[in-house]
Amino acid sequence: MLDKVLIANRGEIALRILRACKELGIRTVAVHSKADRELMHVRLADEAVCIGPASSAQSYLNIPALISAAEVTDASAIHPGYGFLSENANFAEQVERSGFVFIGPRAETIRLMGDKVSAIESMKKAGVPTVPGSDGALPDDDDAVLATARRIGYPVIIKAAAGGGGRGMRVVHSEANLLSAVSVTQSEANSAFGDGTVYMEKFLEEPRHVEVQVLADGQGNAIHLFDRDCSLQRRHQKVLEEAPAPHIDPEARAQVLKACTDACLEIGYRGAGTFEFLYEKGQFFFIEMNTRVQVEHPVTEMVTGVDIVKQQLLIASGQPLSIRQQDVEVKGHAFECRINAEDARTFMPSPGKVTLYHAPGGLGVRMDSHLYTGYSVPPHYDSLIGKLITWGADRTNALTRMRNALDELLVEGIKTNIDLQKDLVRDSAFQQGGVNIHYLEKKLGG
Ligand code: MV4
Repeated sequence: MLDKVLIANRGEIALRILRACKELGIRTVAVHSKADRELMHVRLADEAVCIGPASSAQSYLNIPALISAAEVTDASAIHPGYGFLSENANFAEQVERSGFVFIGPRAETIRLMGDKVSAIESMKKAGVPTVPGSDGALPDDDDAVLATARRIGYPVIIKAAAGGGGRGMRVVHSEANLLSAVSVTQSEANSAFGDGTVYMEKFLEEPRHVEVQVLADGQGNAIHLFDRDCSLQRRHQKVLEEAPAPHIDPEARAQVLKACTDACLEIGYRGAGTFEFLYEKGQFFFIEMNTRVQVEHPVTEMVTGVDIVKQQLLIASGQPLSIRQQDVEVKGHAFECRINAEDARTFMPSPGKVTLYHAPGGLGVRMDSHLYTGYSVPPHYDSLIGKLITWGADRTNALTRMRNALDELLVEGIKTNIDLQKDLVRDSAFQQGGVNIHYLEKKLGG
């Protein structure tokens, strides 16, 4: 087992990782910026190291500072959490070259999935269904680009290979706009990512965002933990997630879950990962793979009973997966409401001092949050201050528990999105289940 883990993150996920370490008897090192001395996990960790000033670039993204902190505390491994350096292949490589275990996939896998063109290519090869599109990167040949779009049929979407998560994309509705859209997307990708490679896909107009959670040990064992629906989003920020995804064709689901575990074995995947799909008219289309633990992992934990972060630690310690696929079942339903410190109208971050925090409780209620009364939310980072997760025997029960839990939750002194969440869990289309990725923005817009 790993002896000591350095947690290269902050906020609720740092606390989540700390809890998993404590459960396994692993010692913990918290690293924090100067603005984060008051974080809850810093107080609870065995050791704490200040790694730099408030700005993320000089602290949580500062690779030499993180590796030095691991050296001085004699940590054996580094957990990157989500965001920050979690999907940075160079960081994973430097961590391993410095003699520490990177809690995640091999650097090579992160690089393969970070390039969306190579990710799609390897998934196609492994039998995962992908969106009809260009076979790889678009060539520097106008006639070939025009022909590709004609074959796929309009509308099409141009995406940057180095993008992902909604960055560097452009929808094209007709041939007249195609070539200029390609060249603008290329130059934007060049300035934003230093790589102007782009590819083309059929643009799906009303898909849902359904993702598959996997665990693999890199030793020939891989399992899936079923699916989540993350369609409720605003500007590529997820707002409310659930597991399992409601109203999915059972045959399509069985096929895609099998394809994901097969793909893990094919690429020698190690650790926790997520296959992102668009789901439309009963079909799954792979778009990207995330090689980290995700914000919404708790909904999967609640319906499967599998502790995903604990599994990450066990895998990183070199243990073969002890869970067999036939032992994993979905029981009941779970929702997660992301609680953000933000203005209800403008969605701008709203940092400040929390004058009262009261977490909800009761059967099937889980609050993953680093908040406490008197804590000041710093202005320098993401506005996520907690995640309220409920479980119920069925979707209706889990949603009832969420409505009640939101009514119990008190966060005073700062602006939050709690009222938006209260409204969403009472929305009739959402209660029916299966709304598409545009639903929330349309609801907010009108
Ligand atoms: C798409 C799409 C429609 N068709 N690809 C946005 C984030 C990135 N992960 C991929 N995205 C999309 N790719 C094709 N071929 C629509 C989106 C999209 C989206 C996807 C998932 C969740 C929210 C979204 C919001 C807008 C657009």
